[in-house]
Amino acid sequence: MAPYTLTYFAVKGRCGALKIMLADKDQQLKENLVTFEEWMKGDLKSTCVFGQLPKFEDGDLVLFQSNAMLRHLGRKHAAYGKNDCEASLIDVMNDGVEDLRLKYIKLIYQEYETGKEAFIKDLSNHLKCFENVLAKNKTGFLVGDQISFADYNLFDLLLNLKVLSPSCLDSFPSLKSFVDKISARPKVKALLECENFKKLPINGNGKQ
Ligand code: GTS
Repeated sequence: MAPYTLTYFAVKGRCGALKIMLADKDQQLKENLVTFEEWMKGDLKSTCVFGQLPKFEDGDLVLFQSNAMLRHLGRKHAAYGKNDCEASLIDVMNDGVEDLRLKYIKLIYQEYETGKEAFIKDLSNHLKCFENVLAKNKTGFLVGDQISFADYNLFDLLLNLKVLSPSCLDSFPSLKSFVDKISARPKVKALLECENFKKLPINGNGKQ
């Protein structure tokens, strides 16, 4: 079967979680890297539903919006809960991750110099929410007893946040163990150690 195809810039950006999930689920991904110069020509942009990348192809199905991609892959690869209630709770968690990711992206692209200190100070308030969920669930996952796309998404964001603020998980034992356990999954570990993945910058403007 043809592998999935991802068209995106040469950054981890909004596709780190997707790549981690596909690696963990032993799925092949073909990548089309788009340079800034190519993007600025506008031809590709004009074909994108919302004028933005990433673009994901699964056979004839073309998807935009990174969270829709995660959901699609979650459905296909047993990472969207065991029933409708778990799926809805996973949605709640993923929306929570998206809220924090948007704050992070705003910091990185709009106010890195002026807002970093305040962001890091406020970060504990956000991390505490995920800490509480993990501590209560006790399975090592956000919802139920199997990994979901929201876990991969949170994991990816936490890796980025640790680069921004290396001590940010120090007072959150459940989050720390969550990151350690997912990092130790053999296929995730292999991806994180792979040069092609490691060399990708987190963000498009060099800030992290
Ligand atoms: N909500 C979208 C998603 O989740 O996929 C946001 C996508 C987005 O912001 N794409 C940016 C883009 O295409 C690139 S990145 O921020 O994901 O790195 N920017 C170029 C443009 O012309 O808007």
